[in-house]
Amino acid sequence: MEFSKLSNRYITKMLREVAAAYEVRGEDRFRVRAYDTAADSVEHATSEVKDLWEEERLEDIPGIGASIAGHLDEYFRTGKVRHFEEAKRGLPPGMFEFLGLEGVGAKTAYRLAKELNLRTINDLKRAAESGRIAELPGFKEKTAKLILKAISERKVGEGRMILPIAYATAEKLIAEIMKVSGVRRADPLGSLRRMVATIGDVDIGVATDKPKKVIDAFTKFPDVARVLVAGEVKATIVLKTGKQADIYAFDPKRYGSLIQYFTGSKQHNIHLRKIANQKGLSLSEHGISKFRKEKIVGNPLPVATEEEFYRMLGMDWIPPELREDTGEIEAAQEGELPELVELKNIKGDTHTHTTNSDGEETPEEMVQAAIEEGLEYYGIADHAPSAQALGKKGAREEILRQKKEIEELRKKYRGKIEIFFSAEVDITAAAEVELPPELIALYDYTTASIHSSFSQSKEQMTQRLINALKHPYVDVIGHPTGRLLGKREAYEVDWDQVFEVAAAEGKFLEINAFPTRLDLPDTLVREAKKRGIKFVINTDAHHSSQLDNMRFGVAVARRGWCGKSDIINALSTAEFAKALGVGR
Ligand code: DGT
Ligand code: CA
Ligand code: CA
Ligand code: ZN
Repeated sequence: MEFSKLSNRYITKMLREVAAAYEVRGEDRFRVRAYDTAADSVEHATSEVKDLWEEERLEDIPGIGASIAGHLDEYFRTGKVRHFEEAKRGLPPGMFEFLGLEGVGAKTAYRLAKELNLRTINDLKRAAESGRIAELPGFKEKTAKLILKAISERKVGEGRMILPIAYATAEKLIAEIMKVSGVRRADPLGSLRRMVATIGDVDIGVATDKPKKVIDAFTKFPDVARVLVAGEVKATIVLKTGKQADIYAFDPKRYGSLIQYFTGSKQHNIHLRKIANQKGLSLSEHGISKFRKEKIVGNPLPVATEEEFYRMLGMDWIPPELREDTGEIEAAQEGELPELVELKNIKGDTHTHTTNSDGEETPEEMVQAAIEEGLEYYGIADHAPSAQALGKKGAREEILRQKKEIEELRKKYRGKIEIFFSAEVDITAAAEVELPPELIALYDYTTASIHSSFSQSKEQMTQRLINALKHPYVDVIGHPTGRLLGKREAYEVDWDQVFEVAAAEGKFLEINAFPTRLDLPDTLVREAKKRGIKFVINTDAHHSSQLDNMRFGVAVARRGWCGKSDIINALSTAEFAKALGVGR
């Protein structure tokens, strides 16, 4: 799951688990109900419970009495609750995974986990498919079918959107909005404008002389399933995809303060508000007001651009990707914001696939698409043939065949694009790089990635990455955390150790721009950058249409505070080749 351990969603889940544990243990039903009610009210609360705790107002939340408030206090102070752990002790952990599924109550979840020894949703799915669930006393074939349905719906409907999907949704809505008369401009706001890897809801700001007209048109767009709220200048709708979108339509004179406010993040805005208050100013989406003796004086002064807005607070304009209150405000006050890498700085895409492994198009088709993208160089990096499957001799022959094919393309397209012959090699469960060194040496450069045995211990995973980094012919670690957004969590790694070795060995980490990866994640990019590690941003394209995803990888680098000089595929062809020791 993606959400933070301090979020309302996480706390909701925690309270539901206690309710389920009590129910399975046959506890008094009022106790069960108390926890379910508390979970409901946290789930629908409009404020963060963590914020209320800080203000000592936990008991203001309806449905949270003294006893649960006490437990939550312990949670926020210490990160755990002894009483909750006791309630869950001895119960199979798998049951708590199944609780969110439609139609699966506490007792069913318990029986599935216990009697079939299931731990994960995937286990559950396999058991349903293989008929093992239908064989349980009291369960039928129909139960298994309903469980499968619940699993598939949960994947689609629940949770956050991945960035490129949300982006495409917003672009489509914006194209419609631009057709409404009187609209000057429209922009994605919120987490979308900050380019966060996953998006809760789409936010769009519109500059217009006729806000109400935009709101009316918006609520009637073909993709709209339901209108939740529609006012004079704001609306919230549910799209046919089940995802929500918010729109804010303001007079162009106030557009700067509007987009600043709704770009967030919330933490960034809270910090700005503190600074404003110290200057006797008050901030809102309508503009900047004077603030005297705790009272707002007069109407808010309209602010047309964000540049003006930040200037009035005594700081430089801050790129949206940095607005997370992690030091960007201090840097803007000192005039020390970094100059961030931009898409136009990227000269090559150096980890892509073709029909030589699991790609969908031939090397030549991919090269032609890369030329159309305007790239100066291009790395074909198919999964290396397996020496285990083909034998060392067979693998060598296949590598040489591919090398010759790429060599010919290189000649054919000389002057249009430079082509590198590269490979993605597996880091095995035994912490070895799969291909023998003399075969890896046939490639121009090599990316090593983990594609199997993700649930090894933290020590083992760390060792796998370290061994790969120390391998003389490995240049880059591909998609380093292995996360698949919405599907699989990152494996556990001691990043301090890995970064230390990467820095010492002068090796590179990939920022993989594939939509469900965005891996290395932005926060780790920033940590690695602090150690002087450099990155390569790759699309990992398996089809020419995926070469466009580069911009999302660039967004990750920007959120990690990277400049052009941190990214090796912003180098010229010759410099890039030199950095990777090509031809050495
Ligand atoms: P998301 O949708 O979960 O991916 O994240 P955001 O950041 O897009 O959050 P969202 O859609 O709830 O609100 C958009 C922005 O509007 C948010 O980043 C900051 C601003 N905002 C919304 N409500 C409040 C609020 O009550 N207080 C403050 N300070 N800012 C707010
Ligand atoms: Ca949002
Ligand atoms: Ca929103
Ligand atoms: Zn891979």
